[in-house]
Amino acid sequence: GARTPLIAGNWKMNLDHLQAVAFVQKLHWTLKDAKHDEDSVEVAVFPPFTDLRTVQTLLDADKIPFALGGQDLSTKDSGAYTGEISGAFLSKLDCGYVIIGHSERREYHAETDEIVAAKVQAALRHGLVPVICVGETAEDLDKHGASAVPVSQLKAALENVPASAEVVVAYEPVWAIGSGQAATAEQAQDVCAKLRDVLAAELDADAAARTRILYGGSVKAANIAGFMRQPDVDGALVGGASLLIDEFSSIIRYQK
Ligand code: G2H
Repeated sequence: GARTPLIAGNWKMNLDHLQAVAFVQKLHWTLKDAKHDEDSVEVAVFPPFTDLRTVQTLLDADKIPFALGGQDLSTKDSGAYTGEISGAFLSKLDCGYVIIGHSERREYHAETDEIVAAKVQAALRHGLVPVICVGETAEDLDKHGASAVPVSQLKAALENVPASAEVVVAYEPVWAIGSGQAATAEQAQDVCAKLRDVLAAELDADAAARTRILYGGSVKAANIAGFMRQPDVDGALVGGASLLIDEFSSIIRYQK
């Protein structure tokens, strides 16, 4: 069946809970003014943990049709893990999604493929859809080509995931993140097609057909349409540009 495109805004460590409310309201009104068709594309925002409660309350009160997600979660469910956030807490705040294994967590928090796989299991235990991030560094690209590292990262993350599970995959070449230098649409398509083959092999053909694969890395209004024209790119994980109202609303409205 057709995959509903997903445009996801990863705020990273930006916007406090007061700024978050103003931002989400303004984005919603900007899309309304532009007569954006809410059913044509799913929008999700990934604020810092401390914003989730206020954003949840706002989405609910104003009937704003954005999905909500956390940027990370603990491998554990509860207990003596100072500073950690359980998937159970995210579920209770109406989060549908959680980003797992973003390259910034792999790099600055030493998240290994094993930790990523454990976090995917934690997300599924709590009814969250994991947004599994994979991608090669510039050095990986030089040594092994574009797809080898993302393919092996995805295989590891899917260990023990049942074929019936809902997951989202985000292909984010590390060299394209926050650099202003996005991959070309063709490069993105090439790797996303190989990631879809991994879904087929590790899960099954139906999972490969229904699972959304996003591209991330310097996505902006000027390049989104090219990515979305690719058969295996089903959306985008947007960082910097997701913090700019007009830019992000143009990305969401990429067909126009
Ligand atoms: C990649 C992306 C969002 P940006 O990290 O996850 O960030 O769009 O700023 O490159």
